[in-house]
Amino acid sequence: APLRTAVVGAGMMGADHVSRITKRISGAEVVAVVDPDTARAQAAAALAPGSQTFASFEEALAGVELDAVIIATPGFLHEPVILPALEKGLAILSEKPLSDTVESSLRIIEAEQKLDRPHIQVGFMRRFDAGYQQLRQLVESGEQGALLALHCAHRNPSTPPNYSESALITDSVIHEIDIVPFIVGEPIVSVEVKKPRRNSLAPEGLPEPQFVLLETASGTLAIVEINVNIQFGYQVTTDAVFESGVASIGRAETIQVAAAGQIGQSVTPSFKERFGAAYDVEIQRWVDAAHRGEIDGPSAWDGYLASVVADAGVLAQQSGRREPVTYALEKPAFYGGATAGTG
Ligand code: ISE
Repeated sequence: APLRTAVVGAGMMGADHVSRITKRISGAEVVAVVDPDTARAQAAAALAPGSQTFASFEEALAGVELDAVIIATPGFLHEPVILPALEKGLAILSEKPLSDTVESSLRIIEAEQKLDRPHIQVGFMRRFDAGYQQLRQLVESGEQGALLALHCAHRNPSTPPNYSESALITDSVIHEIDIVPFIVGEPIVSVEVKKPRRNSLAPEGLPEPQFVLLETASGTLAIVEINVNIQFGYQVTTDAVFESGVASIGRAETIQVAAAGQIGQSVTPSFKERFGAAYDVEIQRWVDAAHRGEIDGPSAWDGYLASVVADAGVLAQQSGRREPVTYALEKPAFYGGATAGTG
């Protein structure tokens, strides 16, 4: 039987998941859409015929039988949904970040460890992107020698309302914070932030772009340009510098057209298009795994690790110094044990 799924949060990402599950994913159906904004809930529910709308997750739990939940609210609202969902033993896909603070992330992994096995997968979709997977394989193969450095660009056309300086780290660079250890195979050990001249097109008071330096255990350095009001479109690229070669991903998503004296490609307008294929793979694998009683992707442990690095990053924005990252916990056997900090 299909996984009876609730989607909590009917914003851009939540609505996209409702449509994805209904049109492209097999083995799951959306039975509930939860959002306190009734119009938004109804608009998203219209994408999944037969689904019901609810104003809160509690009402959905009381009103309909559920096997699974996708949480696409802002990060600070994840824990109040994750904890009751864990109690019900639901399969959980939490959009990034796992939560908004380290303390909350710790409460979540503690609650999860009372169950027999991990139930939470975190929506770090870049791990399912073909480019990042190929880059990781290239690093593992050692073909071009050791990986020395990564140039990462993370560009958005504009920011949503209420987007703050710390959100540059906790909401946006959180993706590089997860994917850099995935590529390098090592945990991040320090964070430093440099602030160039401010983009006057950014909302007042938002000092960006910023350059975020993520250092891994053996000294690979990732330089992340976070630049989120650059107007022209959505662009996420990585250039990896090896001892005997360079590899680049993220620049050629569309057809190249030569016409009228120019060669051009279009730029994706948002993360929905840039990572559309990755989201499809992510959600299909999550659904398939849920049927087997497993997860198949980044866990709540990975979400916790990212929250520790993000904390150091927010501190580094304020201090201007290189801030060390200290992980208070060893990876529990529950999450597969082994290497600290790489998930
Ligand atoms: C947004 O929440 C995302 O997750 C996007 O991938 C990221 O590019 C954007 O900066 C975030 O605000």
